[in-house]
Amino acid sequence: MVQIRWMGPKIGVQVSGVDVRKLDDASFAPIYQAWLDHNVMVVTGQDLTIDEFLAYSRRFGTISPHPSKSTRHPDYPEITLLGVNKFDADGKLNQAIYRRGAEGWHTDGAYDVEPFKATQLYGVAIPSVGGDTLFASGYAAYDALPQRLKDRLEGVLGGFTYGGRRNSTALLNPEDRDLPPSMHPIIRTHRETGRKSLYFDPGKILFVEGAEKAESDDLLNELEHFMIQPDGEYRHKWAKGDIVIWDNRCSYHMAAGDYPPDQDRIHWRVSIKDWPAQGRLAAE
Ligand SMILES: O=C(O)CCC(=O)C(=O)O
Ligand SMILES: [Fe+2]
Repeated sequence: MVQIRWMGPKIGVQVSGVDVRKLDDASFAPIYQAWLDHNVMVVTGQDLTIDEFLAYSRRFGTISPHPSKSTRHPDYPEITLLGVNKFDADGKLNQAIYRRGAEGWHTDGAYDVEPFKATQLYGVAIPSVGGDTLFASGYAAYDALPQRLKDRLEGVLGGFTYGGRRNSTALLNPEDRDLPPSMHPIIRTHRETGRKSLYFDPGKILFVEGAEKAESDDLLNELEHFMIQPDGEYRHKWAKGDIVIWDNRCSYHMAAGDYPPDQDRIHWRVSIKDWPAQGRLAAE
């Protein structure tokens, strides 16, 4: 029996009792809606091949290979491998792989002209302790902004790059490191829910368009404080066979990055963009 259970008042939903290989459109519809309503969705207890994981992922949009080419699956470029090859040839722990996603709250793909709509992970190997993923709602962050900031930022764009102000580009090939910033509204209206969220990533945003540098830096520093709100968080403790998908348009996430390095923590990961305008979008 399919069960859909809220994990927190503002973010997180868990679906159990389904086999994602066997969902028809009618049984997928409430699952997709639950994800839209709760930003982050956990589907427990799956046993998938890569092809099955890709097929299920395509129900959410178009899979887009991640720009970090060195961490792509050698046979399936659409799959990024998390936690694989975390020791260098000399036996040293590769921090960029081990702590991937753990440097701070972020949203995936803000550096792209068309940021990823969603990211989906499948738990292949889970450590005995640690290794959680933390999530927070961008809607709750927007709701918490003082009216002064809502007014200042309505209709205003931010410039985002992969490496951001810290210029952390270790996982990118050199030729992919110096792309121009992508511009996105900082107050973002979600195409599907119609709700406003704070579209923000302190590790990727460089500037607020049209603001003097001092004001831009002040705004960025101030906005960072609104990202995480009471009741707006969900912390996922992984089990093998879990699928977790998050909506990058209206949530932030971060890996805890704290598991014992001698244990495996391996996920298959896909980055998902919206359907092309000619297809599903045009039909809506
Ligand atoms: O490994 C995790 O828990 C999440 C890492 C991350 O930020 C990502 O895959 O986008
Ligand atoms: Fe991420």
